[in-house]
Amino acid sequence: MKRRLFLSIALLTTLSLSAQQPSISPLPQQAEWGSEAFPSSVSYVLSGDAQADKDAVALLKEHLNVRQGKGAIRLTLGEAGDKAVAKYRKLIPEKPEGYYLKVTPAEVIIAGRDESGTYYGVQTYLQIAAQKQVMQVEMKDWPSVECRGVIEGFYGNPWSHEDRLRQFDFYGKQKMNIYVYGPKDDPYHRAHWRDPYPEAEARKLQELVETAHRNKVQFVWAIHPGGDIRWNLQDSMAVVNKLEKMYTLGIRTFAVFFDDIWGEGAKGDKQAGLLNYVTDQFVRRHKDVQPLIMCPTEYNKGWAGKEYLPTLGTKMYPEVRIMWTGNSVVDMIEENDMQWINDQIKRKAFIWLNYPVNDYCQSRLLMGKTYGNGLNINDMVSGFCSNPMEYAEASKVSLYSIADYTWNMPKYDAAKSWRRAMDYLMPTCKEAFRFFCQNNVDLGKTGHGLRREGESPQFLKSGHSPLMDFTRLCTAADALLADSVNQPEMLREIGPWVQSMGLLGQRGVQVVMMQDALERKDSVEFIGHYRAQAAIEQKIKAITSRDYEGSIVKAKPVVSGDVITPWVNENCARLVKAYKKEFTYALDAFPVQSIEDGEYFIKVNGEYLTDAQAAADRVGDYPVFQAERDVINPQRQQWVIEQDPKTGRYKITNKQDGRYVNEMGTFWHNKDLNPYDADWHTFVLTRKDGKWSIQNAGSAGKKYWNRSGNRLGNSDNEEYIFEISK
Ligand code: LOG
Repeated sequence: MKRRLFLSIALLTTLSLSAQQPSISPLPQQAEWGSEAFPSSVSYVLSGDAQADKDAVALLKEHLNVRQGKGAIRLTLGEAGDKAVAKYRKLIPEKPEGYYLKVTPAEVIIAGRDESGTYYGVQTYLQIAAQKQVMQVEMKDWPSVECRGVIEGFYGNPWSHEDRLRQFDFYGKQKMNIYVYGPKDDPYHRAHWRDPYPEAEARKLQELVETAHRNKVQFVWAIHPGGDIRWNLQDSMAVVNKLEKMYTLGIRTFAVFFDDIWGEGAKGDKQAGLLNYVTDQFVRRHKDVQPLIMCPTEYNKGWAGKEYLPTLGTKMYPEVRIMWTGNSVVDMIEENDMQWINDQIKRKAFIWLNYPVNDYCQSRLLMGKTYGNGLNINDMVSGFCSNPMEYAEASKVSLYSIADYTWNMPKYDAAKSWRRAMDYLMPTCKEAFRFFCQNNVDLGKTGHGLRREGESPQFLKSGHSPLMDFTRLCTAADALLADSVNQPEMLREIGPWVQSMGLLGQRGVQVVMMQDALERKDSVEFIGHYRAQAAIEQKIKAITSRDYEGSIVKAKPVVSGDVITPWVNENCARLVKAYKKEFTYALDAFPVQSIEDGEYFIKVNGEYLTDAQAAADRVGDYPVFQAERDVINPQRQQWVIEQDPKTGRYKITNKQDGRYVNEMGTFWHNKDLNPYDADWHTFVLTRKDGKWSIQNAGSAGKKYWNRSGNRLGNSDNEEYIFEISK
């Protein structure tokens, strides 16, 4: 009683205006904040700690001032069923991993439904206690999704041992409970799946497993045998033998992957047979091994035939979990999609979200907002894992939000979560880091089609001059590079992009100065700025990420690849064109164009390529060769050849009606159906012995134009047959 009194005087009086409701991440399900608070400098005395989850207790002791004696706050913890928290039994949510947390200036109660629950209660409490004032609160909290986490499943440089250790610490804090180990380029996962890990690597894995488990993260080890598996007993046993070896390292959950294979290995009934065999011969023989997880070959709707998935659904034991990436390889997941796949496989799919993985768009970092997944699918999935980038720290921007999303799905707010993620990850350099992330959002065009909106949202917005915006790129880059003292791991990864961002800013400034010089008709200054930007461009091109021995992927960083980089390229090219029209000074500063922009005749064997039908907006019409010079409508035989600023290649349009020729030698100018696209509709022009070759490029392949009858055709061989003249 005396102690209580002392406490209330000492603590309640500290209630001050500075007490702020902390933002807890992931967002709790139910929280009622009170108005009282006590200073975080207090000490604690524990009760229930002998029985409670030992990882939870260890965490508390690591972060709080725990001691015996007077003046300390009593912190009681334990799991449902423990004596210490018996009084609160009814308040603990009836959900796995749930917890009840109560903080008053007199005491702290953390009562978990199970061990993970207590552990997560402690993690939440540590966030509250990290504030200067520890706020009064009563909380009931539990996860929306059963398995929440990460699948290291990308091609490229696997994460390092240290990367992974840091990840597990992060998952523990963010309440993610599963990590699937499946880096495509670990030989013992895929190419040499039958072979055991060498001793040193096995020991490292063991350390990973222990660290993961300490953070309440289930470590799943995946095997990828489909490339060369034979469907016989010997290979089935080889799989089991390998898993037995991995079991001795402490691993208790396993996965078998069949993605990105074809041929024999891709057969659904055989795969189902193997998974059932492994379940019988391995999983069920160990009491402590969880049901298997499998990644199918037809792992997205776009690739799904009629038979494969239903075969898995009916033939494979129902406890085997089946992974799914959505309607396509890279996709966000929604309710209807889940209904479709769950119906096919007769169980709840385990989501493999291919975001923020960037192994198919390596020049870009994906550090934008994580949005687009349905907020009502938590009961339709058996798990939800994100496949991240090979950049482990940079991936945390999105993984933080994945944690938020899977813990409390209905209340997930993508924009707020993104903001909190950035501030959490770079507390010493918030503004600059946010700015950096905003400039590393979109993927550009890829075969997978996913785009991310909102890149560089402030660029040239009202009130911004280009000069201001480019300067901002430079100062943010400088601030981040200087902060590498505080955030060495993050900066080591994003460093090449940060440098690239600073240089982009510098280059932008030069381009703005070119414009200014041109307006003032100062050719000397124009050429000076042109040369300066060209030198900076070379520096940007020389930056390489992951440039170390043994690196599988070396990326060329692109920052704001959809907004600022194209703006700088296009404006630079535009200004050079304008300059060339007006000035003759120092023209040799510019790279030699294979052909100057202008109007030309294009001939083969003296016959004119002609827009004979001249029907604008008619798709499928094509230019033909005519022996005669058209004297009535000469423009039908005149072609505007001009360099495309984005690609540096040439666009060819007819002077009569502006229609462009596509890679098939056909007119495809229909603004709605086929808008002009520099990736498809520009060509490489090369001259030899007075004749030209015209070659497709970009998305359109590499074929050369030739002549086929009286129209254009395509050839695999170089064809120098075109006469191009004014
Ligand atoms: C691979 C994955 C890769 C991802 C993105 C699955 C199931 N498999 O197309 O390893 O990181 O796409 O490139 C995949 O997604 N194949």
